[in-house]
Amino acid sequence: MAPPRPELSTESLVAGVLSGDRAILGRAITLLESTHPSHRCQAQEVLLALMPHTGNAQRVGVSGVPGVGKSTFIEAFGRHLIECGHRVAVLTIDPSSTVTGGSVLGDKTRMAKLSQDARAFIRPSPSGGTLGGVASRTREVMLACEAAGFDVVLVESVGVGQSEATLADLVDFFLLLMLPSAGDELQGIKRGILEVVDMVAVNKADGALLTAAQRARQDYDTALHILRGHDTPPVKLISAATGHGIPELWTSIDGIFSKRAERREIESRRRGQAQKWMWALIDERLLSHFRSHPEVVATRNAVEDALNNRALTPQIAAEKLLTVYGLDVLG
Ligand SMILES: Nc1nc2c(ncn2[C@@H]2O[C@H](COP(=O)(O)OP(=O)(O)O)[C@@H](O)[C@H]2O)c(=O)[nH]1
Ligand SMILES: [Mg+2]
Repeated sequence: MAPPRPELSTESLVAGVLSGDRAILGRAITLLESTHPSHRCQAQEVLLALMPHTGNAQRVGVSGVPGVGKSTFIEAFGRHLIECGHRVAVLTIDPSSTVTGGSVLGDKTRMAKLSQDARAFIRPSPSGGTLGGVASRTREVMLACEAAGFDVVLVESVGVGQSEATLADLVDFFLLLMLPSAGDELQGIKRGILEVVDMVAVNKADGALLTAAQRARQDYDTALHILRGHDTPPVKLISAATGHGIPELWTSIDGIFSKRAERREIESRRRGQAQKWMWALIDERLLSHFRSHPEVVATRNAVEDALNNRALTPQIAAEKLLTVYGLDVLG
């Protein structure tokens, strides 16, 4: 095993990130992603120093069911962004990922050119933990990438229900990729997701799938119109494989972004998101503190049994556990 690298000081990490040094950005991200308590303090110091240099990117979330073509799309879209003069960071939210997970390798090959370009930075999901925990670390990584000068951040979520909802709290713009197989697919997508998407792109609009894609586009458009009324998000046709529709898609996203920025909507959305994250982190911490409290651990089985035997009401059971935790439930 290689000897551990010497730790970098907070100052050198901050200076390195701000100068756009990719190796140091990578190390700062490793620190941000670390769940080790001794790293959390320095990680937050680094992040705090970077904060004034963040916020200058367009944050675009990309979601869709596995196989819809997210990785292929990000390769094509990312390369187009680079041609337009942008610097692109690609991050992923995937609570199920492990360091040895195969999907990362697969994605590296699908993002072959993008991953080798100095104007792009691809970072797989931090491994393991709760969805909230993974997403909040991804959020911090996004900020570090912004401080390093990346002006478009693409955040991919693996498309497993809850993660799309979290993605919407992380980005300025939510793009949902859909398959050209209409109807049934729309039913499978959670209603809550359709309420927060900013744009839908029907992918694989090429070859034998083109006609189906055109029909799907109309069906999605109609369905979204019923659901969202005058706030209906645009539905586009793209082919990540051929690149068809990709430049137009970016022009359209960029146009919407500019309008929202002018109306200060990006700013207010981000303020709302920061507040939401703060409270989510507090909720998560308090809950885990409560659940691991020795008195709660010692009492919970008995209380749950009593609840099962209808010897307690849920209200009284909850109060019992809160009381052993030390909360003055009557106060
Ligand atoms: N025909 C066609 N196939 C595509 C397109 N985009 C992706 N694919 C294929 O769909 C499969 C899944 O793509 P991938 O990018 O891995 O999807 P992900 O799971 O959403 O990341 C792969 O075999 C791709 O080659 C497209 O635009 N057209
Ligand atoms: Mg993928």
